[in-house]
Amino acid sequence: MTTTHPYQPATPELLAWIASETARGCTRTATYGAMLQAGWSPVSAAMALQLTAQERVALGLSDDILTQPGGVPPAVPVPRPVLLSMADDWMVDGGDGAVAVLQRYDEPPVIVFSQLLSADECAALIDTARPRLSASLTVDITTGGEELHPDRTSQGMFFARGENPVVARLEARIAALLGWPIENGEGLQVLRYPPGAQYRPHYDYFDPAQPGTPAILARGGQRVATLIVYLQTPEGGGATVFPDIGFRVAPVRGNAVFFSYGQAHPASRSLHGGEPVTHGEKWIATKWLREREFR
Ligand code: PD2
Ligand code: ZN
Repeated sequence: MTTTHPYQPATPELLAWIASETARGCTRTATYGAMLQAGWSPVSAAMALQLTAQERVALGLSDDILTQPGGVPPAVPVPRPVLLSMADDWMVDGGDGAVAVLQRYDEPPVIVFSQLLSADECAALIDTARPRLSASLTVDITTGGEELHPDRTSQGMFFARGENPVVARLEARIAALLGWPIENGEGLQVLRYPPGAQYRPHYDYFDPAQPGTPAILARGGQRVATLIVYLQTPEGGGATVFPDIGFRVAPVRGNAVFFSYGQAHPASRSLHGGEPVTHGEKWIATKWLREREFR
């Protein structure tokens, strides 16, 4: 027989209480015990505390405490585009203007927006990013999953949140469009793909099984959604692809693709990649959205 654990998502009050318990010297295992006494289920307590594998062993928890039967973690809330009206679900509210939907896939949610950025805004982001580009250092030799390009000619940089007026305006537009707080967004990443560069298929969430993940999750929880804005159309190649659902997005300047993944698990079917650029250069800006405020 399988036991299911009811999952109650962590509230801001609960996270503040956990922080205050930690600040007054309470051990994490003691905090876990206090949560169970207060009526939280083991899976809710373990997820709110983001217990490491070692802590789970120390507490005598089974290794699959963070998963539901079938190995899939409980779904958490994700950003969702704000419809302008119930009558027209192909137009969404971008805060400073309506944005048209070009293409969509419902489950998992993948939405392509038309002209989220103007040509001038795309050029301004490229101009400010260009002098700050450096070789992308996302190669993961154990899986190859995060490998951007075998000879490392792809380049990237991060803007700080709100660092200049164009970045701030785009962030406000994204927050309005997706109904998700600006504070939950990581800094905007800009990537330049010369001919031959690609982004092999991967998941954007942090793998819960990796030892470094709890430290990453301490800064705002999991990634739950991605918005990729195309800043420059390559002359050939460079489509964004979702192999699990057979969905392809043309990298057209100003357009953007949004997708969400409430489960940090392949069951999210959020596997995606950037096909090799064959001619010209592709530039993108990526906004990753976290569960909570990203610091
Ligand atoms: O440039 C792309 O198409 C692409 C593909 C997969 C970008 C990302 N992932 C990303 O920025 O996460
Ligand atoms: Zn990605």
